[in-house]
Amino acid sequence: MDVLIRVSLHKLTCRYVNEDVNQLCSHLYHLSSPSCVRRWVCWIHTTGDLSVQHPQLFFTLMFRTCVQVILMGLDSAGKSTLLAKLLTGQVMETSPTIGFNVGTLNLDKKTSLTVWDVGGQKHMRPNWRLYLDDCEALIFVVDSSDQGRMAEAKAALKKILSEEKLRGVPVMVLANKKDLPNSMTIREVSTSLDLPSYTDRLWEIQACSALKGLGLQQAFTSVNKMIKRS
Ligand SMILES: Nc1nc2c(ncn2[C@@H]2O[C@H](COP(=O)(O)OP(=O)(O)O)[C@@H](O)[C@H]2O)c(=O)[nH]1
Ligand SMILES: [Mg+2]
Repeated sequence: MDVLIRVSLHKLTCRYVNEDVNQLCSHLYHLSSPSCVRRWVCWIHTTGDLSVQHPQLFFTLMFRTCVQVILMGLDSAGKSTLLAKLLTGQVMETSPTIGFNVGTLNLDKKTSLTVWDVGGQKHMRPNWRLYLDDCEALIFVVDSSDQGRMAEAKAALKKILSEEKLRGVPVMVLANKKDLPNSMTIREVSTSLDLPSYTDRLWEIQACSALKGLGLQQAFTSVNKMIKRS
């Protein structure tokens, strides 16, 4: 069986034939973490069934890979608190995010999500589009206790979803800070963000509290399901 693989990292196209594939497999493994493999491998053409002929390579490419998801939302929505709580179980003191934070969330034995938390201050929002490559789901976090900024959040969501790279990408809206007594209901947040108008992609909304760790695991499990469905 011939396996033709283009590895974008080195901008070269290689033809791996039979025994070379095992060499490629260990190469990919050691180049960096297996989670990055899918970013490098642009396309694969085989003349046979890869899963049967080269199960180790198949496993590396298909299962030991990470799905990239992005957390976005206005500043102070709770993105960094949420990521820290997910990854460490701890509540961390946060300061406005300059650039990004990133971490890997292991959902189960086969699935890891690489979660990017991108700074949400107004002057940083133009940079959001730089993070969209390979993004398989957008998680848009809103502060559900801040009714006064819903219009701003709605505009920011609409703008980022107009990006070509996010066409058809599912969206999970997290109505954060549900522990606060004045937090809006999911229905109110959904209406304020005009979510029903997004008919060309899968979207869901869930309430959560990053501070208390409520609803986070469920939300990311749902994100994974949405990615598989879309
Ligand atoms: N009450 C409450 N406060 C939260 C929650 N999540 C974040 N915060 C607070 O909101 C503020 C901004 O959080 P941060 O994670 O820095 O927001 P980011 O700018 O979106 O990254 C911090 O004071 C957090 O402690 C939550 O679920 N409930
Ligand atoms: Mg932050």
